[in-house]
Amino acid sequence: MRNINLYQMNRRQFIIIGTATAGIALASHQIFQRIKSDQFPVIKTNDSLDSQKLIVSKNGLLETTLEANYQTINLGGNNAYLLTYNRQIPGPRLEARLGDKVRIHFVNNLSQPTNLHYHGLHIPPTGKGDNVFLHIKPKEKITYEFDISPNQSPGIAWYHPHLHELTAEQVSGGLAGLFVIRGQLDEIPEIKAAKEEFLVLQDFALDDEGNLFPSNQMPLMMGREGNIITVNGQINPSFSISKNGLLRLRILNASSSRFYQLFLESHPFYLIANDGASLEKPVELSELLLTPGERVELLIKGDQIPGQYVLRSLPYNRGSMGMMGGMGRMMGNRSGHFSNNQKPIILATINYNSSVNLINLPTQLIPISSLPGPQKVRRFELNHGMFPGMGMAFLINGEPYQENYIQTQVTVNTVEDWELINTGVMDHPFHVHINKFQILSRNGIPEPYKTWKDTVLVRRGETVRIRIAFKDFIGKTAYHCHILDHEDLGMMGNLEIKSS
Ligand SMILES: [Cu+2]
Repeated sequence: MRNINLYQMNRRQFIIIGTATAGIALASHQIFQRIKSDQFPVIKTNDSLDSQKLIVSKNGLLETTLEANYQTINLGGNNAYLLTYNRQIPGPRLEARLGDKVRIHFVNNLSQPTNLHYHGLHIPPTGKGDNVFLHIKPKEKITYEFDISPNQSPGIAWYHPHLHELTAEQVSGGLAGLFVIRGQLDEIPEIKAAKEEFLVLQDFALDDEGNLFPSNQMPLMMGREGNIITVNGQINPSFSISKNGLLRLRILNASSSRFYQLFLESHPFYLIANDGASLEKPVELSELLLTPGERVELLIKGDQIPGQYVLRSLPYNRGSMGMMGGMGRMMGNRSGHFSNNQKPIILATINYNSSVNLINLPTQLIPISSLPGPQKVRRFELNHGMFPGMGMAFLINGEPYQENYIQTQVTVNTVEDWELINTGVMDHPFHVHINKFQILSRNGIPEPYKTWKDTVLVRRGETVRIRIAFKDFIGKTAYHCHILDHEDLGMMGNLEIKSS
């Protein structure tokens, strides 16, 4: 399996891939059917279990039960059959502080295996930590237990399933929740005075009866997108801002493939944090692209004429697959693909309410120190192509993911530069588990401001250079494309962090 030729795709070859992808899609469809089997009947929402939307640590301990179910949910006045944590879309928001102990009793009531990934948390990748290699079988219960490290950046992390080949299906079915770490940024007086709102963006591909489209009807190569777009499980919810005040929007893209090009009428954004880590000072932006897995924190100034202002996602072209892309779009009219990237989409409405004393923007946030120079430089080429024995696959350095192989081995407490090179025709958001990184440059152009990230968009034709420090924890973890269908179709690697 080591010395293989990658056949770069050309337009003619895209026409042939139908047969190759059919096998993958069929396997996925059979699994989906098992979710719907009557072995686990759909739970009605009015049987509702004590549904806390917010679970906060007490006396240094965050302890809760999380239960994954397949059930009916009211989505914009209609019934939808979705996958939920604790019978909610999204799952409950968890909140902890540095040094807290976390104990999560997880129950799998799905009819397929699953697990939990703590995206953005700096915790051990092994045992009952952020272990994405666990297979938690139907009806099985396990307890996750870890401490929030003093080296954790306070901010927005999140939890979602990460079982290879089922990740896209389970996340796009609804399984996602926020995991917020409180800290220094929350104590800056202007930020403390701002009104805080969390926005979890999710899209669902539903038929007229509210059933999720099965995977075999989704164009997985492009990454599935839904026709119903929700913010906190609601369609076009309203948020309020005080005249003269500040609104702090803390946003997660929990969609499996959809990109959101965020734009708010008449109001610039002031970016204060990325992927759960503060910037050094606010950065003014007229629009902001949020790709799957990414989080941002934005301040909005209430300095316009009081009224209603719409938060939209503007069209963004994340690339297509030539002939196959065209076929996917045509199929989309009849099946579950709704890549409505041509028109702006309404996400939410911001309403003004009574005025407050003027709150200014903070001028300084949290300093970011530079990482020392790298001990090693590696290259990761992102593309897709025909792979012998597999057909069409998504590849890193010419190879699809192999579960029992360590693609990359690094040493704990070292620093490396990774060059992420996208030679394909679609954009890929690249995510590394456990440790965050700094973006050095894109196509050789230095990044305009310092920032910590754990997920970075690598546009088609682009080379992004990141610097990453492997701190504190050893063990096997992963990196992958956060278009979760691409991850499931092979764009992932195992990363072993060895002791020094
Ligand atoms: Cu991708």
